[in-house]
Amino acid sequence: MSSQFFAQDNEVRTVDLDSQVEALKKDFIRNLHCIQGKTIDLATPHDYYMALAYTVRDRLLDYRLHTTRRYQEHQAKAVYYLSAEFLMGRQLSNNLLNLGIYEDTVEALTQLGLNLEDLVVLEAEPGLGNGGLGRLAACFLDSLATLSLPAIGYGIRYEFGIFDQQIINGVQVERPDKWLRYGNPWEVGRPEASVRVKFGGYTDFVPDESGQMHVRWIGDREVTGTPYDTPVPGYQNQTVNRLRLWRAHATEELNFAQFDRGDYVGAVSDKIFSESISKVLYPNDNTSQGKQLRLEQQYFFVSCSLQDIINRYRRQYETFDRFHEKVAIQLNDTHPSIGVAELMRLLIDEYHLGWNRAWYITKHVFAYTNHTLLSEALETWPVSLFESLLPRHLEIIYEINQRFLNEVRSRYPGDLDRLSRMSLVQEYPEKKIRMAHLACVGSSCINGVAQLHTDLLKAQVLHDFHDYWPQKIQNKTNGITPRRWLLLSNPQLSELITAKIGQGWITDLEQLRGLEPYADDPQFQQEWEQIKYDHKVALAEHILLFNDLEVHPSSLFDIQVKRMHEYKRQLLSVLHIITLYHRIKRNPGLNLLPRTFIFAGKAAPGYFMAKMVIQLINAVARVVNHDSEVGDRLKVVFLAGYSVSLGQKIYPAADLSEQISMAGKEASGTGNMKFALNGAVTIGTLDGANIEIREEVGEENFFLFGLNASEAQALKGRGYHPKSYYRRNRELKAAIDGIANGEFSPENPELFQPIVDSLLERDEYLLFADYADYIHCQERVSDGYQDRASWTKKSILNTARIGKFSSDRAIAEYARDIWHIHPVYPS
Ligand code: T68
Repeated sequence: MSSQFFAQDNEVRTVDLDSQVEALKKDFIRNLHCIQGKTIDLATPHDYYMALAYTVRDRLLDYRLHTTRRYQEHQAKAVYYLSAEFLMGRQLSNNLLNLGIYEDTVEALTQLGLNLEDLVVLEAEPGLGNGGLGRLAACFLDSLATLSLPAIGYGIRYEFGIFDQQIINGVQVERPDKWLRYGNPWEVGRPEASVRVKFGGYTDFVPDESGQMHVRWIGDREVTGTPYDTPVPGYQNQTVNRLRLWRAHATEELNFAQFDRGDYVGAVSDKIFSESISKVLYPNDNTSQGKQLRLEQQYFFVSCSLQDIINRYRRQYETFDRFHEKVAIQLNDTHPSIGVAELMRLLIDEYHLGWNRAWYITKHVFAYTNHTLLSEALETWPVSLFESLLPRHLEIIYEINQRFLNEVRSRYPGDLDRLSRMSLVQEYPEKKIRMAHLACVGSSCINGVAQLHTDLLKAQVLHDFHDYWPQKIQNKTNGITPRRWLLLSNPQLSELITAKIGQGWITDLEQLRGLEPYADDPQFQQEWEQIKYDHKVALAEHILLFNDLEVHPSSLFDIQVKRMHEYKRQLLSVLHIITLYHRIKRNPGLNLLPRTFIFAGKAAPGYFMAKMVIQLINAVARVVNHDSEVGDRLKVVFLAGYSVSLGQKIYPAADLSEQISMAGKEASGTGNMKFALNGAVTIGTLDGANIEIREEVGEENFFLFGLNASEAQALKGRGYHPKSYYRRNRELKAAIDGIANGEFSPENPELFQPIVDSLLERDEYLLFADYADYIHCQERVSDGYQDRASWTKKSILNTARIGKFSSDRAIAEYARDIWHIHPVYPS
């Protein structure tokens, strides 16, 4: 046996596979000794995990060194992906797979009497993100490395990631996520690359050597940012990029002046202020909380990252003339958009460039991705907060605004409304900075994340900007990495696919189309079904273990996993469950296709309605699951602690993917892609990327229901009256009345009144308007599922035609249309 490997001297060498296994064993034992201080007989499973992780990291760092050198030699333009969140998921098996040493590692461990699977689960999950936006950033890093594109991800090394969700008596309880408790073997701290960040204070003028005056910002607090690098390997291509996360700490451990004055507590509290900046991830998705600490986090990581980018550039170039030719910076939503003002500040105040030159550079390097149309998620910061926290940036933003509005004024003379709509400053009811406007004005490109989303940005949220710069807004439909979301999470299906069409699909997902000819093949269908069934068995075991509930793998697994949010309409699925339950109660002999409804997802701790929906799901589950009249026909499960690794278990086990947001609200969705890739059929609305998924997989392989975005808007415009739907639809009325009368909360009949009131009085997300069509559509699903051959064909075709939604495609488009960067392959 032989295989290729990348040696110290940059040469590709062929080595004996057995000796690779030997090398892994040797390095593992050495790391167990030298890092964990254990011999193999004394070590704990955690020691084994750490030793293995270091063994893998050694190899990653070796490639990483070569990759950096390669990028430098080519003087390649790079993209810097700025994101407040990176939801990476567990690293170990992904790294083994991408390095191409998975099998060898299994073998090496087996020879040592160990089992890889036992170690993989010991890794604390780095949950440094809320949901889709953070996971998209992680998929993008995987694709950037796989495409050999020069890139660094920049973010915050939160000490506490997304909270750990427990369900106690049916209610969500949050626990801190102490993911760093036992150390993180994947990161390398780089204290020598630390930078400083100021806050507060005031500005004045000082002359330089030639007597020219410059603005000087005197902060009143300073923190130090220290980078921690995590290697990000491409798929078996000898490229390893990196994720650089900043940790905040006090510049001096104690403030000695204060200490000497005897103010010991004051001296220590400085340290506490500094460290609090990277302490915890804000657990909100699709809302802006408007807390000072959040703005401090944003400015902190953006300033650290820009200083780092400039330092790297200046090691190769003397002037800023080529900065925009070597640097592209992507803003993942508005969270890093203060970067526009910060780059201006650095160029003007620190490097003494003139305004026009600094602005030219800034406009050319930044690009901005919008991830939401929800108005409550659009970030604005009070001017008063800027005055106290970032006084210099406020001056710069005002100057940008004045110059921008002057241009708008000359294009549209007299159009004062337009000026106030487009201004970076909102005047009423409170003076605030509109971060999306800052991002738009300071960027070369703006993009939405699915075609409908981009169209709605152009027509509504960013209409004036689209009018002003008709070329600036582009679509870049989201994608997911096929490595984690098929190869790693579903090795059985991956093997079956590879047996038919070869392994090209792993890096060229459109090749899955090669499966189409097998969609009707009974033998292939049988193998396909068997793999799905085995994953359902595994998920059923998980449910038995964690929820103490028996579910049947032969029932239809109907799954909705995503953040809990009213617009995503988990409640609509609950209404469906209650409707089926009532049908059984009315007609106990009813012949119903057995279904297992599975939910998972976290609610923001302060989001009352979302938490109440979790409680309702669990309340309905308790009643339905224990009603002997229902038997095996309905089971309802809420899985606690949804995470990347739980997702990896869930997607392969799904028959039906619920993508039922109100049309016009979900920017894209990416869970929808993960389900379809693993052969689930979607029931969904014409929202976000669902539309494009349906176009690709074919309308006969997608269960569509509900109003489209313009119908939904029109209905609201006419005046929407949820009560009239409630009165007219018997089953809907019975479901709502059941909730209202305590059918699912007999000990506290009023418990769910807030849900009932919100639906009957407002129904902001049109659940009642879509209810009847949804129920009908679910009947078509049940009928469709009984015809096994036709369902399996749908399942196969969903996988075969989902290639467009690879993050490799998305990243190739960003590279070509927005960043203008090129691959740098190993020679
Ligand atoms: C999601 N947004 C979109 N936001 O909802 C989803 N927000 O449709 C899309 O597929 C995905 O982004 C990727 O484009 C989010 O996940 C957040 O998590 C978030 C976090 C903080 C503040 C606001």
